[in-house]
Amino acid sequence: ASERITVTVPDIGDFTDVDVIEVNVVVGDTIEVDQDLVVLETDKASMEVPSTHAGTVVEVLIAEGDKASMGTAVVVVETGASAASTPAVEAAPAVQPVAAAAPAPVAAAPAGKVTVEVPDIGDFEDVDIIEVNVAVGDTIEVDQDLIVLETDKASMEVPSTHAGKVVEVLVKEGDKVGKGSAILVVEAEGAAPVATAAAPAPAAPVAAPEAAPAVASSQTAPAAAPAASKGALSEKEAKPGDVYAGPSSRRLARQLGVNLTKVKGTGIRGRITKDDIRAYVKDALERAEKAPATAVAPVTGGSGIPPIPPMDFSQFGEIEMVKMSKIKKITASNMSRNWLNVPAVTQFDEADITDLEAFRKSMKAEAEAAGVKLTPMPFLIKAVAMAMKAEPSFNVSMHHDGEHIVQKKYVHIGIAADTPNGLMVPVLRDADKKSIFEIAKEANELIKAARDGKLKPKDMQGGCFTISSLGAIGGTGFTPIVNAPEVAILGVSKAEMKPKWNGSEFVPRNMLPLAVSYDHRAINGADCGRFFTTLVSMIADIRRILL
Ligand code: CAO
Repeated sequence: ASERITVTVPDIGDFTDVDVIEVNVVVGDTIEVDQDLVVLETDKASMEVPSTHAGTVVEVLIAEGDKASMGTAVVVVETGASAASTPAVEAAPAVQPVAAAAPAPVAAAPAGKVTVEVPDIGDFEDVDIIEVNVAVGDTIEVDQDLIVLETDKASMEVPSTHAGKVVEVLVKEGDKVGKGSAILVVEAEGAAPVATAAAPAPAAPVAAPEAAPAVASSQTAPAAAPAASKGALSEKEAKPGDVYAGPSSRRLARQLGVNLTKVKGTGIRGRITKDDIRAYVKDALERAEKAPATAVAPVTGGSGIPPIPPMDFSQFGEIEMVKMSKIKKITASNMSRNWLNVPAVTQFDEADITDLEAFRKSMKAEAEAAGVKLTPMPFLIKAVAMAMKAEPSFNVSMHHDGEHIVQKKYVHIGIAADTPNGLMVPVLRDADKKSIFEIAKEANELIKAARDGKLKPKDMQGGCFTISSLGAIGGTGFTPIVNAPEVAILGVSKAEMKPKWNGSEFVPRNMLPLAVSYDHRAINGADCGRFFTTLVSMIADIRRILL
């Protein structure tokens, strides 16, 4: 039959009115025997109070900020018929009191030299040292923290019993110690050993300590720490790298690989709670997911690659600092991202545009009458769109799940445009379905909008493939960077009359140098070969786009 049991704080020794800094259960929780209910903390130790019973929490009688002592009611648990429960609080894993402080024995030390040892820390043996905060040569004070010990239920700082100069450190991080383990030898300053106040209060039964903590920093006693440990109110400043977190939070941080120095504590006096760690991880994951789409990441330093070191150029001559436009910064970020993420291959070819140019020129007047400026670009857009229809392997994106390729059934072509603000890529939609005049008109409008800074976000989204033309400017070839999540891009250079062998003689032909960069994760070399050949043949004989 079920029964209602009040779980109380067990014997915590000399401590009274210890701060409750975490309450880890709420009404309705199903709890197990030994599950942590609350965390108590003094300025030297933090300890988790485990449940003595399994069941459903029907009342929580304690809140963060309360003070607790032995016998303080924590929760009321309704035990199920089948719930395993330990019969009484006495049988509970007692949070061991700290035995009266054990001043380190000094009798055997040679003249002036004193060995400081681990005092009585209760039932603990083989406790992990997670931090050693002194080095040979340090001058230490009585009560100064020497080492931090940690079990899975408690972490505690071991203070010095003597003042003086450290001449030998006998322990290191990772060592296991117990009562009487020698910590260091100190050249005492003539003073007799000081019987310090209570040593740190360890907590409940120590299950085998877990893997050595990854976070090497001390639990810093906050300035206004409670006086649970007599005379130990240290006005210690948090050193950089210090973290203020209890054993369970440290354990959670280790499990999740969280560097606690980066977590902001929202608990009492800035203590890092488990919720803080969870919020930190959630936030980090969310930012990581959003980053590729929106964040403007630094230009250098991605993927653990060493950043380019800063440089003072003024030492070499006169300079001027010019602010980067927002578009330039976004471009820089996108280029770095694409360069680092996309294993790209660039293939080159030339298209014979002699006939195309003759046709274009013959159509120029007609185009102008229709209000359209006819450059080679609309023909290239149309040819690319039709080549993508013929070779759908180019009209894909890698799905972020790593398991799929997204095959697109629409053909939207991006046009890289040089604008006063920087590079912009407006997207011309459904190029496969539009006439050359329609494409020319729309491309001109998009490019004008880009240069006037009037593009809307939707005008730059949804591209399947980008064309970047430097043909009006010059150059014999370049390797464009894939505009991910698209998987390919066409780089167009300046057309030039060249002598071409027609089988019996060299004839002058107008040759357009082209480069296709493609994401080799999505596209194979053979796919590119087919696509490129199709594209070049369509440009060479534009009638082919009708086929
Ligand atoms: N070879 C020779 N001449 C070319 C040519 C080529 N490949 N491409 C265009 N031309 C000619 C045009 O025919 C036009 O001459 P006419 O007036 O006698 O017909 C002249 O050069 C100027 O063309 P344009 O620049 O006005 O028009 P476009 O359609 O060729 O290009 C655009 C439009 C937006 C692509 C271009 O203006 C632009 O901004 N290019 C830069 C893109 C860029 O920065 N890319 C790099 C991105 S990073 O990879």
